[in-house]
Amino acid sequence: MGGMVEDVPMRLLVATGNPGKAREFEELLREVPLEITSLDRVGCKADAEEVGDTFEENAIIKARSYCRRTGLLTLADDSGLEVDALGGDPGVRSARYGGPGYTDEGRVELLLRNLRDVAWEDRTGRFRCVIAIAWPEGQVRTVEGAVEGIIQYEPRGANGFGYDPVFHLPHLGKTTAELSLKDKNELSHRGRAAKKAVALLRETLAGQGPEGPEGPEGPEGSEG
Ligand code: ITT
Repeated sequence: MGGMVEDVPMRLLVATGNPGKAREFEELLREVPLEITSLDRVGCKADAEEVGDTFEENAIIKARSYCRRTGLLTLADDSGLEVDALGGDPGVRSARYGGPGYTDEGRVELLLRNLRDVAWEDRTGRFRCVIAIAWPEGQVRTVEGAVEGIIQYEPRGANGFGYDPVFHLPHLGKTTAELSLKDKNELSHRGRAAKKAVALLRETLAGQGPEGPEGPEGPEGSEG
């Protein structure tokens, strides 16, 4: 034991229990020169407790927890839908909206019920995503992305997951569930955050560790 294992590519654990996210990350992280692995493959349960009040806190909790348990460089995403007419709900509780026992479809129905008296122009909201990357040496960095939209009256489209069938993109006249995986990745909250994560990983792999000196623009830990 001991010493560097030079010929084994470094692994990146994409730590999510959500198959929809996993599919998107598989495509989004394609260019990263790391071997991508999953919680399933390393035999780790997706059971980190998301006790934070913000996407950033929860992303860090997840990345740190799975990094500690596996010893691997770990990427985790905390994301959700903020609806202005609901004061930002479901927000960090998007996956748990309505309590346990609901499916994605059930949560969408509940959301539409809670918005039934809200006019089109007031149905604004956004998907947000914070990605945290945790290094086994202890460093953590975060990046984020968002996309603005309108919550439709009725679900439409069969792609994606979660609230995609009711998330209407005004400039396309489509929901994110009507986009191909590739097209959604081009403009989604997760796609935008992932682009920054890829740049960060490339930088650190090129030798500038995550704790290296900040650039002239100052700290970049969690820019929007
Ligand atoms: P992991 O924590 O294991 O990654 P999760 O589904 O519990 O899986 P989150 O706590 O981050 O993940 O909750 C994200 C929820 O927000 C997700 O379950 C959807 O309901 C919603 N959401 C996030 N991104 C979305 C997207 O791209 N399209 C539709 N809904 C999305």
